[in-house]
Amino acid sequence: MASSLDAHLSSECGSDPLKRQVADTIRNLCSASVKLRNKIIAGGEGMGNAHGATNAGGDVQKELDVVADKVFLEAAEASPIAFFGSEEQDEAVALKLDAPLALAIDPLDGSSNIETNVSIGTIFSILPVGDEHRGDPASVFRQKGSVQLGAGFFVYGPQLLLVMSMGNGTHVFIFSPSFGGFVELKSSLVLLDKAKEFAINASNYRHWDQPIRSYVDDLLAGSEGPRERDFNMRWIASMVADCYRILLRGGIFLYPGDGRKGYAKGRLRLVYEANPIAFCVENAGGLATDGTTRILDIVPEGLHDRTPLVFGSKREVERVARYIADPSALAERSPLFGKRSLFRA
Ligand code: AFP
Repeated sequence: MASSLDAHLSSECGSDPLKRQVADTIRNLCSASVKLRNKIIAGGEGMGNAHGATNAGGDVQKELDVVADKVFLEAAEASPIAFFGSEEQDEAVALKLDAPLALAIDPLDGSSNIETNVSIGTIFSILPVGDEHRGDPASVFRQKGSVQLGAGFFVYGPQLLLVMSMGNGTHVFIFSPSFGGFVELKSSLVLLDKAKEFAINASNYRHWDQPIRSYVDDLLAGSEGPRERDFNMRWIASMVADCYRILLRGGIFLYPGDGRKGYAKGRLRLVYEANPIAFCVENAGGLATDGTTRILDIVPEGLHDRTPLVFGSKREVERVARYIADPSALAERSPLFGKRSLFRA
């Protein structure tokens, strides 16, 4: 039997009391994920129905969004958590005010996929709480992602998976009903440097800035274009599922800002979506940016701050930054194709 999550967490923490509290929080999140999994597989009628309210980001809440938020809030209440920042709550919730940690969470990622039985997930980020934050809870969620003490995501799909990092590699665990807990599936993932697949919602093409269009055009041109090799495309619309695939076989995910109203900084949230994903991707040797700036270096303006997001194979993410930095100098394009007209025929 592969080592259990418990054994892994114990070896990660050693005698470090703060790491032990991070590990205890992750254990409680795992218990919550099993509760949510059981609700999902029970297929409670109406889980995908609108709950009749909207969250802070203006997204219509589904029944399962609300259920998930409650399940993970209970897990946070059982953990050394001072503040709970959730996509489904307008403001941070104060819990144990002298606790050393804060939890930022997207309780249910991929809500639009609930009724279609497509993989969905939970994304979490564990942050330190300093004395300077005690009087100003909102400030704890304005810390850069590079200070995260732990982060990860659950995928509720054919398998219940946990992908997590405490800063020492990225590891995958699978829930084993027979064992009654999570066991190690893959240790120390290495994100392949060369991407063969890209993930983007291509229906937004007309709203993208030109550099993103040029970048995607060149992927679509494949072996007949400047990249001189073919690419495959996937878009699951549950970022956790796209991320897990990219961690396993390389690739790139893009959700850029675009011209739609409210989408200037894209759709995804910096604190409880981009930061934890970036933490796991970088701990596997990949890279995550907002197109040009490393996600983990960005200072959030607030809990629900949005950010454009590009992550995956490091070389490919760096290539996107070159398209954005100087679209006219797309030197890596073969001379056969010259420069792209900005006014496409
Ligand atoms: P929902 O949780 O509202 O379904 O959004 C999922 C998500 O945040 C992320 O998981 C997907 O990659 C992305 O949005 C899908 O966005 P589009 O529906 O615009 O493609």
